[in-house]
Amino acid sequence: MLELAQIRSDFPALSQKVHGKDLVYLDSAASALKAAPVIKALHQHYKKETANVHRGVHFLSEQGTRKYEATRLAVQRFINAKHDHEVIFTKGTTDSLNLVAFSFGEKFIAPGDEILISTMEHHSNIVPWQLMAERRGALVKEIPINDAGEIDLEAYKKLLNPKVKLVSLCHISNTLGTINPIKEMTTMAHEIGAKFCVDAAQSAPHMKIDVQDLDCDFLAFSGHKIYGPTGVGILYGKEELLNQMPPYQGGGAMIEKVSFTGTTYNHLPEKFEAGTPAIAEVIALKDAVEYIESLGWDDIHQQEQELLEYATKKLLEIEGLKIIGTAKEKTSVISFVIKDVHPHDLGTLLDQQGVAVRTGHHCTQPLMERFNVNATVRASFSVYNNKEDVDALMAALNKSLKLL
Ligand code: 7TS
Repeated sequence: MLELAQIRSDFPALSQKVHGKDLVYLDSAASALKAAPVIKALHQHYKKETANVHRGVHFLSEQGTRKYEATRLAVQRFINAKHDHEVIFTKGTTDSLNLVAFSFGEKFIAPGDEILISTMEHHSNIVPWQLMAERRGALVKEIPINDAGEIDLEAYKKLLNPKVKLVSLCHISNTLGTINPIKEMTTMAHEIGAKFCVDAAQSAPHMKIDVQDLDCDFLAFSGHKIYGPTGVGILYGKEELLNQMPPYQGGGAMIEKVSFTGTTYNHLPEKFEAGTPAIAEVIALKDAVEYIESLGWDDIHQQEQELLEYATKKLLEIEGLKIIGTAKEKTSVISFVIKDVHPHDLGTLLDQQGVAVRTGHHCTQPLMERFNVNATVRASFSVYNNKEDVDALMAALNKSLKLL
C-alpha cells in the first residue's frame, strides 16, 4: 500500500488553496504535479550548475554532461531499452511523434503506403501522420473502436495489409482511460511487415513500460506527465531503425563534420538532438523517474484502481450522468457528460470550489464525434489523489448541479 500522506507531502502544490478552498487536483492527465526532488534538481541547476552540455572542458560543463547522460541511463532502465542510445531527448510526446513522422516518413514511406491510427488518438498522434501522408502521397486509415471505447481488433486485423508501413497507437487513451492491447497489436503489425509506434504519454505514469517485451519500434512520452519538468520528452526507437533514418533537425551537436562540400552526421543519440537541449529539465527528469520507481508499480496500480472503482461508483449515483469510456482494461481517467449540462459551465463551477478538472474535447475531436458529444468533463487521478478528493469532487458536483 502507498503511504498517501507521505506521498501528498512530496507534492508542494497540494498544500495550497485555490479560490479560498483546498486544492483538489484532478487534472494529472493534462499535466501531473511536480515531485519535490524534481523541483529541487531544477532549482539546483539554475542556481549553481548552469552550463551547456557536450561541448565544454570546464568543470560545470562536464558535470552537466555527466548528469544529462545519467538521465538517459535512468530512462533506459525505466523503459527497459536494450541500449542507452535508443533513448532520444525531445521536447515532449508531440515532438517525439513529429520526429518519427518526418524522419521515418522520409526514409520508409512511399506513395500509396498506409499508416494506421485509431479513433481514440490525441491530435498529436493524428496530425503529424496526416502531414507526413500529404508529403509522401500516403494514406492515413482509422482503426475503429466499439461503444465501450475499446479497439475493434477484428477491424484492425482486416485493415492490416502489405501496404501498411506503420501503426501508431496510444497505449492509454487520455480521454477514455482505455488500456490498449499494445503487445498483441504490435505482433499483428509485425506479421505483415509494418512497424509499430506507441504513444505512451498516458501510460508512462500509470504502468511499467518494457519496450523489449512490447517489441514496439518506437515509443514516445512526456516528462511533465510523470511528475517531471515540462519541455522534455522521450523518443525510444530501435537502434537499427534510428540508424537508417535521416536527421529531423539540423544544427549543433547532431553533426560529425560540417563542410560546404558535404556534411556528415553524428551517431545515435546525438543525431536526433540538434541544438542546446532542455538541460535542467533533462537532469531533473532523472529524479522524476526515480521517484516513480521508489513507489513501485504494483502499489501505484492498486491505489489507482481503487480510486477508479470508488469514483466510478460515486459518479454513477448522479442522475443523468454518463461515463464515456467503459473499457474492461482501464486506468484512472473518467470522462463524463451530464444531460443538458455544458461541461465548460460545470468545470468553471467546480474550479470555484477548488476542484481542478479538464473540460472540452481533450485534443481528441474524432473521438468526440464517435461518441456524438462536443465535450466532456474529465477527472484524472494520480498517485497523490485519495478518496477525500473523490468526495470533494462529488460534493462540488452536487452543489454545482443545484446551481445550474
Ligand atoms: N498523446 C496523448 C495520449 C496525450 O494524452 C497527450 C497530452 C499527448 C500525446 C501530447 O503530449 P505533450 O506532452 O506533447 O503535449 N494530453 C493532454 C491531455 O489529455 N490534456 O492536456 C494534454
